[in-house]
Amino acid sequence: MSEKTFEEAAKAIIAGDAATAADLARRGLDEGIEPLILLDQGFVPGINEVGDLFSKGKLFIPGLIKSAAAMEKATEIINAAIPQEAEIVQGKIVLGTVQGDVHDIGKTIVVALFKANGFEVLDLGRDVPNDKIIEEAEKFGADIIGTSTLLTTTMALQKELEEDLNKAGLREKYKTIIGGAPVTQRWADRIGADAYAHDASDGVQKAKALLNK
Ligand code: B1M
Repeated sequence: MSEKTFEEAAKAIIAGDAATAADLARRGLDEGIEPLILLDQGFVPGINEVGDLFSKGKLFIPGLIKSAAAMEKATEIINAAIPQEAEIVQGKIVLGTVQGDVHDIGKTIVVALFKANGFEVLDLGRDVPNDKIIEEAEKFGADIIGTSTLLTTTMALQKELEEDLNKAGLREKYKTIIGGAPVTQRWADRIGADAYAHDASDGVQKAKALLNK
C-alpha cells in the first residue's frame, strides 16, 4: 500500500499538483507511514526528479515553481505530524537559509525535526544575511548556529559566517552546523564549521553530539 502512495506522491510533485500532494500527505499519514519516511521515500524523490528535469532543460521555471509549491504544501502537512518528544530542552539553535538563497523546503524539515527533538529553535527563514544571523543568535542566546544552502554560489556565505564570527570574537561561543544539497563534510572541514549534516535526522544527532547530549 505504501509503495503506491510513495509513487503517487512523487508523481504529484513532478506534476506540480499541490491539491493531490496534500491529499497524499494526509493519506500517507493516515496509513500510519512515519512522517520522515513518507517525505524521504515519496515526496523527496519527486522533487529530486524535478531538479533533474530542470537541469536537463526538460522543465522550466514555471514548472519548477509549481512543483516547489506542491512540495511546500506536502512538507507543511508532514512536518506538523512529526511526533514531539517530551519537554526536554536539548539546547537552543538558530537556523536559516543564507543570503541570496530562497530554498527553504529542506530547512523547514530540519526546523521541525529539531523542535520535535526538544530543541528550542529560532527559525530565521530564508535569504538571511550573516550579520542578522549573528545578531539573532546573540539575542536568542543560541548554543548552535545552523545554516542551509542549496546553491553552489551561496555556499561562500557559510564560509563568511565562520569568518564573521571570528572577527566578532564570537566563534568560540557557538557551535556551527551546515547543510544543504551541495554541502559536504569536506566543505565543513575547509571552512571550519563544527559539523556537517546530510539530512535533518543527522543534523539533530550531530547537534546533540556537539552539546554532549
Ligand atoms: Co532551485 N535550484 N532554483 N528552486 N531547486 C536547485 C537547488 C538546483 C540544484 C536545480 C537544478 O538545477 N538541478 C539548482 C542549483 C544549481 C547550483 O547551484 N549548482 C537550482 C537553481 C539553479 C535555482 C534558481 C537559480 C533557478 C532560476 O531562477 N533560474 C532559483 C534560485 C533562487 C534563489 O535561491 N536565489 C531557484 C528557485 C527554486 C524555487 C524557488 C522554484 C524552489 C525552492 C522553493 C523553496 O525552497 N521554498 C526550487 C527547488 C524546489 C529546487 C529543487 C528542485 C529542490 C530543492 C528541495 O526542496 N529539495 C533543487 C534540486 C535538488 O536539490 N534536487 C533546486 C528537497 C529538500 C527536502 O532537500 O533542501 O537538500 P534539501 O534539504 C535536505 C538536506 O540537504 C538537509 O536536510 C534536508 C532534509 O533532509 N539539509 C540540512 C538542508 N539544510 C540543512 C541544514 C542543516 C542540516 C541538514 O543544518 C543546519
